Formats: sequence, C-alpha cells, structure tokens
Amino acid sequence: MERVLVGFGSNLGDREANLRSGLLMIRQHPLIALTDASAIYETDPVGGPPQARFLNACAIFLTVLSPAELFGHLRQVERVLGRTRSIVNGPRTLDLDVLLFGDTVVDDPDLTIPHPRLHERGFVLKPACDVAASLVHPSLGRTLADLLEILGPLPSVRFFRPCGAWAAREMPHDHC
Ligand code: PH2
Ligand code: MG
Ligand code: MG
Repeated sequence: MERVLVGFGSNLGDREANLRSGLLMIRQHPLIALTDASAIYETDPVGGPPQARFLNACAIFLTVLSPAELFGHLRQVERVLGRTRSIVNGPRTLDLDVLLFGDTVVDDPDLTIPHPRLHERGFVLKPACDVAASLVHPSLGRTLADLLEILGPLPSVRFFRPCGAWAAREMPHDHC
C-alpha cells in the first residue's frame, strides 16, 4: 500500500464542481482510499496561452494500485469530465497529476514521478503542503515545506475555499 499525492487543476467550466466530481470519481475505485484533502486555491495561470485563472488543490490517497494503474484511472476520470488535449498547457476542465507515489521514482516516456515541475510550482506546493508538508521529495531529499519556503512569497496563489468545500464527508482530519 502506497501513500500518493495527487494534484488537481481546473480553469474551464464550473471549476469547483470539476474538482468535486473528479475527487468523487477517483474514490469510486475500490482500491483507492482518500485520507486527506487540501483547501482550494485560486491561482494565476503559468505557461501556455493566455487563459483563465485556475483552481488548484491536492489530495492524499492510499492505494495498492501500481503507478501505471493509478495513472490510467486518473486519465479515465479526466476523460469522463471532458478533458481534451488539443493545446499543450491550455485550458482544462480537470487536470490530475500524480505528484508523489510513496518514495517511488518512475521515469517512463508517458509518466514521470515525482512530477518533474513539482518543486517549481507554487500552485502545486501550496496546496500540497496543506496535506503533505513533511513528505520528503525522493529525488531532491527535501520536504515539501522546505521546497515551498524556497519559492518565497506567492501572491499568485490565493486561498479560495476550505477543504470541506470539495471533500466534505468522511474526512478523518479535523482541518476540514
Ligand atoms: N497547470 C498547467 C499549466 N499551468 N497554471 C496554474 N495556475 N495551475 C495549473 O494547474 C496549471 C498551470 C499544466 O498542467
Ligand atoms: Mg498539470
Ligand atoms: Mg496533467
């Protein structure tokens, strides 16, 4: 059983509903259990064409799936929620990224774990630190809290809603 950190991003359609539906659909898999969810942050777009602001969030799951199996399930959820991949880094109804998969390092053409830009992105590290601040990045050897601190102030990442807004029920941690 591995502890995995998944990043959520949406900037198309009803962004909050997309995060909520994505989380519900991930949890419908019998071999995936949610253990914690971050607050939702509104973030300025990084890279890609000019586009709308994102909502970003992170969640921790426990699973016995392999990285490839988990990735396949996340891709399926993205597809059901209407994700198309016509523009690189373009607007998306829901983007689901495997950020960390325990201490596992994966370097395949279509799946890289830890996520290669995890440590550079405030819109990932800020929500990640709500739920995984003390986890150590397996190739950089630093905690996510350290990596967030290195980025300095992040005016482009703003608190939007508490975690109860998208992950209300059955959350074992009381910050929801
Ligand atoms: N995702 C990207 C590219 N740029 N910017 C923000 N603020 N949030 C994202 O989730 C995001 C992005 C590619 O996955
Ligand atoms: Mg992404
Ligand atoms: Mg992605």
